[in-house]
Amino acid sequence: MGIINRRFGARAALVIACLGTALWSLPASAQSTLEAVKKRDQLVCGTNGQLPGFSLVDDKGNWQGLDVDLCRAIAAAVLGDAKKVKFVPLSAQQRFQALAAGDVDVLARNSTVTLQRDAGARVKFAAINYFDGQGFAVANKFKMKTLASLSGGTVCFTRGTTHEANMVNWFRARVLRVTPQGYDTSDAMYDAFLASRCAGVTQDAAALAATLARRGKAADYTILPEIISKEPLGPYVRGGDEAWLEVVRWSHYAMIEAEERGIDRANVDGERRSHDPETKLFLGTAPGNGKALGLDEAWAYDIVKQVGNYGESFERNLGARSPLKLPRGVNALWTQGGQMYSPPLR
Ligand SMILES: N[C@@H](CCC(=O)N[C@@H](CS)C(=O)NCC(=O)O)C(=O)O
Repeated sequence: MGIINRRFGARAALVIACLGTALWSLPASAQSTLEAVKKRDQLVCGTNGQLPGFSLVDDKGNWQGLDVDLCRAIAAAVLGDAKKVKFVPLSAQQRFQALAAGDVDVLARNSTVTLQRDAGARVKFAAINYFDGQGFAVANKFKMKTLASLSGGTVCFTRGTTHEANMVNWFRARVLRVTPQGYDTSDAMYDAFLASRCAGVTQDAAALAATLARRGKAADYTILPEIISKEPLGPYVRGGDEAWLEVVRWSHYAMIEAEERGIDRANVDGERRSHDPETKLFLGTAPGNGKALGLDEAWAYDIVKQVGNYGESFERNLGARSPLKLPRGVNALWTQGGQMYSPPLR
C-alpha cells in the first residue's frame, strides 16, 4: 500500500507539477499583452528614439516617425486613442531582451526580420513596415565609387545589428578584407566616422541617408551604390501571444489597406457612411473584424482617422513631405509596383 501510495503520490506530484507548468505559463498568455494594455490603458512601445524618419523626439518633445506611427496605430486600434503610448528608447543591443523580459509590449525599432531572430520561442515578427537594405557611406575626398574600394579599410558599424556579419561576409565572398570597428550606439559610430576614425560607415540605407542629412553632412559624403543585404524592418512581439501578434500585424495591414482603398485622414468620415460592404467591414460599420481581433469594431477607423494610411505616414516621415525626401521605391503599394501588400481584411 505504501508503494502504491508512494507511486500514486509521485504520479500525482508529476501531474500537479505539469499542471503547475501549464497554469504557470497560462497567465502569461491568457493574461495576454492585449489584456494588459487594455487594463493599463496605455501601450508601451520600444523604439529607437534617435533615428530620423523612423523614431525621433523633436524639439517640442513629440515623437515622430514611421515606427512611432505604427505604435500610435496600435494604440488607436486597442484603446481608441493614438496618444496613449509611452515610448521607450532602446539600444540595438538591448532591444530583444527588453521585449522578451516584458519591459515593452511591442518593439518597433527599425529591426530587421531574420530567420534566427524569429525562430524559437522568444520573439516573433508581426509585419514588415519598411523594406530596406544595408548601405555604406564614404567621405567625398576619397573619391571612392564602389564598395570594393573600401577593401583593406576600417568600417564603422553599430554593435548588436545585422550589419557586421553582412559586411564581413560580403567582403569575404569577394576574397577582400575589411576591418569592422564596432560602437555601442549609432551616435558614437557617426562621431567616430566623421572624425575620420573609419574610412567608411555602414547602416540601413534609409538610416544612413537620414543621419547624414540630420548631421548636415550629406554634401561631404557619398552613399555608395551597393546595397549588400535585405533589411526588411518590422515590429516584433513576444513569442506565445498570438492574440497580440494579430493585433500588431493587422494594425499595420489596416494602414496599407486604407491606402489601397484611397481612404485617408481627410476622407475617412465620409467613407464611413459608404454602403460598399467591403468598406463597411473595413471601417467597422459592419461587424466582424473587430470581434475577430478582440477589438472595438471601429479599430481600423480609429487608426486611419487618428494616424492616417501607410502612404500618409510614409510621406510625412520619410517621403516628399519630410526633410528626407526618400522615394517610395519598393515600399510603394503592390498595385504601384512596390511590395506593400495587405492580405484581405475580412
Ligand atoms: N536593421 C538593423 C539595424 C538596426 C539598428 O539598430 N541600427 C542602428 C544603427 S546601424 C541604430 O538604429 N542605432 C541607433 C542607436 O544605436 O541608438 C538591425 O535590425 O539589426
